Amino acid sequence: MGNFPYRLYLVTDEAACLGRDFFWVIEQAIKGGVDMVQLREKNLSDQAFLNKALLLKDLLDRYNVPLIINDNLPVAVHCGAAGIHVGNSDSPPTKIRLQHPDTKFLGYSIEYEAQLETEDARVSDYLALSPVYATNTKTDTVTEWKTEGIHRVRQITNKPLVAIGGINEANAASIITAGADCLAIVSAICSAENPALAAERLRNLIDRSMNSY
Ligand code: TZP
Ligand code: MG
Repeated sequence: MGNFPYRLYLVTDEAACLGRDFFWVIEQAIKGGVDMVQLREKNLSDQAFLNKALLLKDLLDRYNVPLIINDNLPVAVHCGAAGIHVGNSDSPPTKIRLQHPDTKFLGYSIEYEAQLETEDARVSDYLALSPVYATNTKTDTVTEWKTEGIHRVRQITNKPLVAIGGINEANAASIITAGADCLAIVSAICSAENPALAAERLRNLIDRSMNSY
């Protein structure tokens, strides 16, 4: 809703790239239609995470695609990222806003409906409904929003809603129709045989579903 123009959000997981070059996979995804990227690598040291963020920032700048950093404000600031994304067990959005007021995109994962009423949700720039469907990419999750949950949340808030978890070509259109503004995806792009084609097909599904209402 409003001024959130991003539609297809790649969330990284190098393991999901199946041994192919990490930056090649991401560049292919952008060529196919990914318009926002989150660096989310859970098994790196702080230094290795920062190095990857700096390299990724250079790549994304060439395509004018914003970089979001998962749960690491120092790295986000150091590499000049457009934003930061946090979940329930991370540093809360209210605290990040205070520490770094000019973060352009502060994203917050919503796992329970009660979170929508919080100050953390209020100060965030977009909310990620997590997960829409259970996924092997992240297994420590509590619920599945499904399309019914997205529809319910859409009635409650005007914030941009990013859907994440178990999204693929078979369910993308229905998630948009339920009220999501943007789809965030790991495996359906990173593990695809042809990441550019996978992104392009998902992007077409999103654009067509947006135009149909
Ligand atoms: N947060 C909620 S589900 C998820 C994250 C990071 C992983 C989504 O991965 P996939 O492979 O697109 O289901
Ligand atoms: Mg986290």
